[in-house]
Order: sequence, then C-alpha cells, then structure tokens
Amino acid sequence: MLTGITGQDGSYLAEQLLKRDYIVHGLVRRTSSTQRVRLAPLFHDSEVYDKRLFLHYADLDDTTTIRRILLKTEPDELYHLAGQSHVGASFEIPETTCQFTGMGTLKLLEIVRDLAKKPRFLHISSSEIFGRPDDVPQNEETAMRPVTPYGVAKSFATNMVRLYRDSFGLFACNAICYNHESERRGESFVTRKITKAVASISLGLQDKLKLGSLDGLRDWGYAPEYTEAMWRMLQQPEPDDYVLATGVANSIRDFLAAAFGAVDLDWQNYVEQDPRYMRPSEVTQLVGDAAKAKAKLGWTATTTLQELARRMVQSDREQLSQANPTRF
Ligand code: G4F
Repeated sequence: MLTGITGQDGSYLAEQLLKRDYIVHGLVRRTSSTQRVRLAPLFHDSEVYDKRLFLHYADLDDTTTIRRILLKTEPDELYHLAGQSHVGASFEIPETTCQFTGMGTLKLLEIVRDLAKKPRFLHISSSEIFGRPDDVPQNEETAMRPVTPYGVAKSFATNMVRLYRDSFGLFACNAICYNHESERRGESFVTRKITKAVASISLGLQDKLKLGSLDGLRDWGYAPEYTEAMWRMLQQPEPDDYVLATGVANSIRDFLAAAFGAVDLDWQNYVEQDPRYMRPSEVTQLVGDAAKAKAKLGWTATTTLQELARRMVQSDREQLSQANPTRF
C-alpha cells in the first residue's frame, strides 16, 4: 500500500514493486481530473491495472476510509509518501502543511497501531528536519533543527514514527531523504524548473529563467535509487531510520552549469534573480552521510549531478518536441 502513489517517488516505487511481483494498492485523492500522468503506463497496461495495481480514493484526513481500506486489503508493507512537500509553499500554507505532512502521518500510525495484522510502515522523512544543523554531513543521530514549516512538520512526523516504534512496537522506519530528482520531478522544484527552462531555451521557446536564492547547497540524487532503498529498509530484520543521500554537496549554480552545459549554453547569460522566489529562511548546509544505509542495506547513490541534469534536460527536450507534451 502506498500513499502518494501518483507522485515522483510513488510512481517509481509502484513500478519496482510490480517488477518484484507485488500486488500494489495506492491511495489517491478524489479530484475532478482522472489524469495521473506518472502512472499512465501502468494504467494502460491491461495486465497490470485492476489486476495487480489497485487505486482507492482517500485523503490523508479521511481516517475512516483509510482504516476501511487497510482492513480490506491487509497490506504487508505500507509506504507513506504523501504530503505537502514543497518547502517554499509551506511558508504560504503552514497549516495545510502541518495537517497533511505532520498530522497525516500520526493519523496513519494510529490506524496501524489498531490493526490486528500490522503492516511494516515506512515514512518518507526529509533532510529538512536538520534545518541549520550542528554537524556537516548529517546522519541519523544529528539533532533536528528545522527552520521551515515543512521541516517542523516533518520533524514531528519523524519523531512520531520513532515513538510508535519504541512505545508500541510497530515495524516503523524513517527514510531520511535528501533531495532526489528525476525526469518525473514536479515542475515547481528548482531542478525541474531549471531543466524545463534549459530545454525551452535550447529549442528557442524561452529566453530567460527567473530563480530565487542561488546560495543553497543541496545533496541531489536520482529518485529511483532512493525508492529502491526504501524497499530494502522494509526487508530488514529490525525497523530503523536511515539517511539516504549521495554525500556530495552541490550549489544551485553547479546544477545550473550542469543543466545548461548539457546543451552547450552558459547559464549566466539566461538566469535572473527574482525576489518572488526567495524564502523567508533557507537551509544552506544539507549534505547527508549514508554510511549506515551502505553498511546495512548495501545501498549507495550512484548517479552524479552531471548525469542527473543531463537525463532531465534530455527528457524535457523530448517532451517539448512532442505535439502533446507529458506534464509531470
Ligand atoms: O527544489 P527545491 O524547492 O527543494 P527543497 O526546498 O530543497 O526541498 C526538496 O527537498 C527536500 C529534501 O529532500 C524535501 F524534503 C522537499 O519535500 C523537497 O523535495 O529548492 C531547492 C533550493 C532552495 O534553496 C530554493 O530556495 O533551490 C532554491 N531556489 C531558487 N530558486 C528555488 C528557486 N526553489 C524553487 N522551488 N523554485 C525557484 O524558483
């Protein structure tokens, strides 16, 4: 069972689980649009949709419905990936962010606590819990010092997962994920905003890219590698928390250079700063130490920033060149 199955991570994880012969259930929000672009290939596969992949309507708020679905489907594993995940937006909608990202996780844990057959539970946590950290790089023991509403909500959820593991014996884990990107990344996150603009500029469809702060350092990896690690976490004999990261800090300027470099352009000729995209507070030193994931899960992130940027630009160029581009 996956919450957030229609998102970047949910769609990769669903594909990986189906390849491993799982039956996959996903919770989806009811909206007037039935377009779920990232799931489209699975949706249109007659061997998969409604045979091994099932979608159920439920908001994270809708505890009665979620309880009913879990009682009916009796999942072995529950991957909780849903939530309001945009850090910048969390300053505009802090209550919604805390409601879904924080309380949504607690509500799920409460449901799982009452189930006779309890699924193994994975919560996608975030490097944002470290905020302005004491240590660089950060590991599972680093103190949480969040500085954004999203980071505060994720800290709450992460601590609740630990509490339910320690106090109620749930097999509950936190995947403390650093930024992980892909061709399926939402268009409002900085990497995808950049690669989409690079594609557009290189095809002569756009001439400027407006961004906020370029000062932040991020530890950017490739999303399907992170969902593979999440699956490995739930196959361990004991529940635990793991930092998932590349261990390499890059600046937004580095990502700009890699993305524009993929089409032989110099980013400095195209990028302008726009105060609209500045945040009231920024995390600047987030880089992860994934030594525990390497030792216990046999996992390491392997895709470099250059390769990540190149793939995303190539995918965006292909999409823009189509008559009806896919919009993730
Ligand atoms: O791409 P971002 O919005 O990612 P951010 O804030 O690091 O959060 C992402 O990673 C977290 C860690 O894994 C997740 F928990 C979270 O859910 C999300 O997936 O911004 C990256 C950096 C920031 O410093 C931001 O200020 O890029 C800077 N930036 C500069 N101009 C911009 C822009 N960010 C966005 N989204 N849009 C801009 O125009």
